Amino acid sequence: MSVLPSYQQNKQTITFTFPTPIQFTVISPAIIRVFIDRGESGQSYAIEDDKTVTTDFQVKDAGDHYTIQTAALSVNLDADQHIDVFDKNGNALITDYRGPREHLKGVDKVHKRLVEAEGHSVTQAPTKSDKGYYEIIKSLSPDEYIYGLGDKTGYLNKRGFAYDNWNVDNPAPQLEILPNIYKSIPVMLGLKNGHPYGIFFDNTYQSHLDMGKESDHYYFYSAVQGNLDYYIIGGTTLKDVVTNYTYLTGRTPLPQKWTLGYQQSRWGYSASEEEVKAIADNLEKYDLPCDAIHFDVDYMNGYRVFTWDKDKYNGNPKKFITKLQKRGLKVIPIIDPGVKQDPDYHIYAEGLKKGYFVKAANGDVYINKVWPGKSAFPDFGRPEVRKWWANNGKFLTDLGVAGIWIDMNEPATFEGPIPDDTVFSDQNTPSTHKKMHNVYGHNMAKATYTGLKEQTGNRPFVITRAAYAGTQKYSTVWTGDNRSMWPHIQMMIPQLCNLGLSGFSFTGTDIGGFASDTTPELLTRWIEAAIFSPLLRNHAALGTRQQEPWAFGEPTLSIYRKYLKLRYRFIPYLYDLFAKESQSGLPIMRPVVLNDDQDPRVRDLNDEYMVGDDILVAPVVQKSQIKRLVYLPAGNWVDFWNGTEYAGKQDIVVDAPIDKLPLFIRQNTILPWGPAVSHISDAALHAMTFRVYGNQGTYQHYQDNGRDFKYQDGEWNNYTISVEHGKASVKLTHHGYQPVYQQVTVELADHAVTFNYDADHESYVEK
Ligand code: MIG
Repeated sequence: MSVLPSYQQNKQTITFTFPTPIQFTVISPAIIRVFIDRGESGQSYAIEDDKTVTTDFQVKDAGDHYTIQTAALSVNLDADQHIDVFDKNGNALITDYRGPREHLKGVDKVHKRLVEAEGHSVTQAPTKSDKGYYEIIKSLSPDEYIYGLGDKTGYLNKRGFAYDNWNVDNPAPQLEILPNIYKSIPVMLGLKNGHPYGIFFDNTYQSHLDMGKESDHYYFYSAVQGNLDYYIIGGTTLKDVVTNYTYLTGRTPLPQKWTLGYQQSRWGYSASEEEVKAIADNLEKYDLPCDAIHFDVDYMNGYRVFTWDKDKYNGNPKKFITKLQKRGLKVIPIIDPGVKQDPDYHIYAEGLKKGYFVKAANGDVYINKVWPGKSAFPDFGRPEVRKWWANNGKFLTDLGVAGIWIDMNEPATFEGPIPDDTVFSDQNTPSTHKKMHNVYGHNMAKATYTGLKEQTGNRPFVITRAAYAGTQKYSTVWTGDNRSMWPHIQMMIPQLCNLGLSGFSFTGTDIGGFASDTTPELLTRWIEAAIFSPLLRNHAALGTRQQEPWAFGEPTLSIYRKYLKLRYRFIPYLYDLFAKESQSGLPIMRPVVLNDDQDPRVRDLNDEYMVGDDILVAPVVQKSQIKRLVYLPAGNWVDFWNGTEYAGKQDIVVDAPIDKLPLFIRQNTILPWGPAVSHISDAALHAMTFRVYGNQGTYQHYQDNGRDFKYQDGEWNNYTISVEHGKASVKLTHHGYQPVYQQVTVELADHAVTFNYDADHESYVEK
């Protein structure tokens, strides 16, 4: 038995003097950082500012181990450097694995060659060729579920699968066997014997998370390089863990309200003004509410970013953008990082002159091919380059665009991967692609956010494909190139739910599917299933079958319209959820387990989700299905469509013909019911309706101008709507924004009550 080392304490950091010291920092009662310096310098990209709060804790010497104890967690460290974490009741949360490794068996060379020749891949024991490699291995209980991990493919429970954190644009169909796609968000949330915890591994180098694929007895994290730097996150519920994690890495800020409206996109539209105009005309003609049209790469001049091919826009894109705006449609153009290598192109010339592009190890500007052909890549790790990029966005905001969609920022390249040693800056220090790859999209998003904020004064709407932990502070995300196939409408639910658990609350998939050809049935089920996804955008690839709502005629068009109209009714509710989320980090679209982590039945539920605490959505995501089994969690539930009441904790069979999305509201819930509109207008609403599901309840409703940052100076209202003993009341419980609703209607089961605003008393009086 080795002896315990001594330790030093500096404020809330305790350093144990092993040959390689291990440091623990108590960030808050439920967050403890574990750190081993392995020679890496630089700041975190995920965590900005010092998050440490003054916290009471003790370090105890228990003879064969030390214990660091806070009100929420206790962490044991023994002489062999084992780290074991328990909650305040002594339940094990994260414990080092002490048994032997149980590597997946490979095959001998001859057989390996044979199976590979047939196109199969062979699993081998992990190679540790990188000299910076390390791994940490934690034990798995038979009853343990793992969530989070960002945008990974597959199911809600990540247990039994292995993943990589290395942002890639991989064209292979995104099935559950893919180790990585566009984002690296190395946070896992667990439920060990029902006890919640989280671990955030803050290392941008390529890492690997084996969540019990190699062995059912342990999970492990490994990284090719970097410091060992992880955060133990506690909480009495999974919700607390999400709140604590987002305290650390930040929360999605309140978006502009119109960004919750429907958005229409397709790669190819923006090739001409006429084509986009036809889309706008059809949206109007077919009475389809919509707030934005996305402009993919075709609007640019030879794919040169921050240019607009005027010839395609009758000489005046600004005029056209203004016209669309007047019709209630905002314009969101795409921007890629690759800058075309063309000495006559001002962005390239300036970037070159100022040294803003990443460089090959030999000092030359690094060039690879992307859409514009040979291109250079902005060195987004540098503050000055981010500033430059942000300012370049002025070209677009001057034209009147309402947001920017950023793509290809893994970064993706057409001619082979970028070599590891390509010089990318880490802030102002030259570093490597190997270290900065996973935060390339993050830094591009941050730059884009900053520019939009400065230039418009509005809450920036940025949509990024690549991201790292913490990108949620700057950008909405979409899940990249899915396909028009049933496995991908199915995956949407766990994928968006896990993104939500990983701090990303503003998310969406390409509705209808990006690649391959959709069908009327798939498109219909997709708009139904996605109708509560925060980002509601139909997008498709060039060359695929058209999938606008009208592309298939009836009945697809009418059903699509019915759901878009439903969506707009719920926008005030979604916006309320965002107002709450910006304080709590709890996602809008969430797995049932987040609301009910003690119900084993919902711990790997992949075909239902919740919207906030009170709406349960059980879409049909199987071809040809017209009835489905719905698990109702604890509580009582009201069928949204016909008011039928059900007790929870049971499975029911519901009818789900092609035009029906099974939808349930928790009994005794009050929900806002927005007006029927075709666009979210900037003008303030003068009236609001609230619907009561059941016969009592209370609801907090938030209101502000839906656009800028004035709410941060108190320009917002809060209304408390209550129904008790059959009697409704409306109170203005925070008054900072003008105008308030002049009229509020509360719809009870059998009658509606209307209240008028009495300005003298700042109160609502029943009519
Ligand atoms: O190599 O800009 O994920 O949404 O339509 C393809 C064209 C580049 C990938 C994006 C997709 C977008 C497409 N882009």
